[in-house]
Amino acid sequence: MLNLILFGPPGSGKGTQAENLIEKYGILHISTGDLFRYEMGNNTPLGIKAKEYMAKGELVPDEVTIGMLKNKVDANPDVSGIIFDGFPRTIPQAEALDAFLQEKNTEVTALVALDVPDEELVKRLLNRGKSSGRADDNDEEIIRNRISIYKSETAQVFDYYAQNGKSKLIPGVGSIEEIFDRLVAAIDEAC
Ligand code: B4P
Repeated sequence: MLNLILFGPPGSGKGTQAENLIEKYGILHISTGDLFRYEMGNNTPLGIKAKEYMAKGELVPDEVTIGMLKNKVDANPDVSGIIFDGFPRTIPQAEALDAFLQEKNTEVTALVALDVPDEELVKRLLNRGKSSGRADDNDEEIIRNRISIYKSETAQVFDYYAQNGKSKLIPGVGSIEEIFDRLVAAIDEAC
């Protein structure tokens, strides 16, 4: 199974690139951000809980996120691979993912991280906020909080997978096509 983690700070282009990658590799896309937004849109108990955190730019608690992720993987048993987009975002999430994949006799193939400077992230997210209707994209203070949480809680996940030689840093500034080509080269090398 091809199990890819698409990694990077908020606004680095994970969602954008995931759309093209699933087409190329024919694998399942799981975006925890999209799953939370779906639950929020339907006002489910999980969505109401997630909203409290997402609106402030904070991470949703691990136990909620991990449970939701497992349900989504278990609902798709016959896929040939998965792109995890926006997950794992903490070390406990990474440990839970590894244990969960191990139970299924598989493992993370590679983590590909998009590297984008902070000011470019802020610019992209404010720009998306004009049309996305996402509360977390509309306010510069919330965007900067998301970036700072990425640095304090999420960035270590890169080092965690680097211990096994699985992490790859990809320059994330340029055209969407250029970045896609860089990602494909890194993924193909890892397979
Ligand atoms: P997510 O939904 O994962 O998304 P994101 O971080 O906002 O952005 P992404 O990197 O996917 O950006 P995109 O491609 O859209 O997270 C939202 C929130 O959900 C989190 O803050 C957290 O609260 C919660 N959450 C999610 N997963 C969680 C977890 N595992 N644990 C706990 N909480 C969790 O790109 C952004 C913009 O840039 C777009 O407008 C795009 O058009 C533009 N863009 C993309 N590539 C570009 C390029 N090359 N040049 C110029 N612009 C580009």
